[in-house]
Amino acid sequence: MEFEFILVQAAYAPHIALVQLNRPKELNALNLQLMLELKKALAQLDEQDEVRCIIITGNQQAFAAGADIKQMESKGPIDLLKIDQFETWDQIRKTKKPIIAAVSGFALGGGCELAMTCDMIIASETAKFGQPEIKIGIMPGAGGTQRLTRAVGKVNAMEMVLTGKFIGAEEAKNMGLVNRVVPEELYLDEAVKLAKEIALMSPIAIRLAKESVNKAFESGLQEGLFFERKNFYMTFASNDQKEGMSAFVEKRRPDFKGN
Ligand code: DAK
Repeated sequence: MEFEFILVQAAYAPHIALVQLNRPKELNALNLQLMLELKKALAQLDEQDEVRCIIITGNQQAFAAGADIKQMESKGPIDLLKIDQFETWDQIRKTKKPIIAAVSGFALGGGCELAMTCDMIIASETAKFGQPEIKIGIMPGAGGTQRLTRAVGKVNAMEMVLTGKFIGAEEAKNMGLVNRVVPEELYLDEAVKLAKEIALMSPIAIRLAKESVNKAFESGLQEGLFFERKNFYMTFASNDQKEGMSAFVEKRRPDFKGN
């Protein structure tokens, strides 16, 4: 897959794809083309059976320092309406395969929102998270007020969104925003380790489980439980369920084929 602003390796490791945001001089500021490329790459990876888990990363200095301010500066609301970037963000959110954000350096504004759109976040000790939109006279627009609040709670989200302050990786971990913090030289390895663990599971069960956990953010408890139940039943339609349970009984490792 050839793109201008991202690098994609569909077989970075067995069953693991790596997508690297690649505008280093601009601290990976998310311009419109980059986001379209990301949407396209994720849709393609979602279609490939060989891929079981996707990692999105940047570089040591920046995951992404936000949407491209220079590109947004002159826009009016009707321009934004016509561009309808939300369609792109919604498609990214709908990726069926699990996505891990491997974050080092700045994850700000849209960059923090992109990390939160992923399913898990591995952070380097140097990662800095923030929603600094308020400092440039706007506010978060791609889920920052909603996902951040669900992750870190009202008072923490309020302070970050209203002051634009950055928080370090350890603070983000303590607030529940990231899964774990590792030394800078290890953040990608740690994400790959987590991806490998997930890739060993049944891709069908993983897909249904991801859908179900996400449902918890979008519904009341009863509706969520009902949704979970349906997906639980569905896992019993897969060969992977038979394989997983036989392997347990036969005291061997399961070999999940994704069917
Ligand atoms: N946009 C464009 N360029 C950026 C950028 C950004 N967000 N962040 C950094 N850069 C560029 C800088 O302009 C500079 O370029 P040159 O001047 O060298 O050409 C280069 O990257 C290096 O940056 P600095 O020289 O500033 O580096 P420092 O280490 O001094 O500072 C910094 C790093 C991250 C603290 C600083 O660059 C900074 O404050 N950056 C802006 C952070 C920010 O405000 N982010 C939020 C942007 S608003 C939406 C979806 C999402 C969004 C909106 C709508 N829809 C679905 C509709 C999201 C909005 C945002 O993210």
